Amino acid sequence: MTGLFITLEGPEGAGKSTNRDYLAARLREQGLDVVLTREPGGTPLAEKVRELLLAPSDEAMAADTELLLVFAARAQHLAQVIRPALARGAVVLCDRFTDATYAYQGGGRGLSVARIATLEQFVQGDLRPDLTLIFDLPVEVGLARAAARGRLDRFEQEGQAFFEAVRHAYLQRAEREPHRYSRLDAAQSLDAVQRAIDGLVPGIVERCRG
Ligand code: Z5A
Repeated sequence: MTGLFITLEGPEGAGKSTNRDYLAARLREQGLDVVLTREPGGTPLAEKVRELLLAPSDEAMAADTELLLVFAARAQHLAQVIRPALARGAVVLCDRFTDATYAYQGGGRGLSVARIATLEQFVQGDLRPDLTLIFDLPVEVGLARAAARGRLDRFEQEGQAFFEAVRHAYLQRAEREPHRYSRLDAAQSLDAVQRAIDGLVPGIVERCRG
């Protein structure tokens, strides 16, 4: 058995958390050791950084501060959770990872891809996800789902143009590296999305056992 690193990505309200739990249940039925985690966060310290990132504040956060906080949390998460789990052969299912940095800090905030790539290499070395599921849906559908939950966090308070740029950045990355990304139509019913996930399970199990 070898570890497998799977990330779930997409804009707000795309169903990443719901479907991460669903995929975990399907993989556990196959006898796999599955670790569920999320970013920003995943350890007590990284969850504190998440609170800083998400809390609305009167002091505007500089885009570079946001970028560095995201990678600071990631360094902790990798050291405490992701690398140890992969080393023992587990499947790590992570709700967002560095593709979100390219989408939100790159696409949304307009930071350069080169700057993000430098930090990615510094923090992760050669570690990249083995598979990334992109839950794609029109921005307005995702925002409506997020709004239905009530109070909006610092990112959710951004406007339509920000989220269009986020979506565009995700889709561009998926197009450039089709072997790593699997795009799911998250505007479909939850049942339809989960049938699509069922279709991915045999391939994932094979990769873990292969
Ligand atoms: N961020 C960043 O800027 N840079 C980074 O590097 C990283 C993150 C890692 C927190 O992430 C923020 O951090 C995020 C980007 C930034 N921006 N924001 N906000 P997060 O993942 O915690 O935040 P989120 O995207 O807002 O999570 P979410 O809204 O909870 O979305 P989700 O996990 O994709 O959806 P969900 O909770 O599974 O589902 C939302 C609702 O929709 C729920 O009621 C479901 O029952 C419903 N749902 C789900 N699927 C369906 C379908 N198919 N049909 C109908 N209803 C559905």
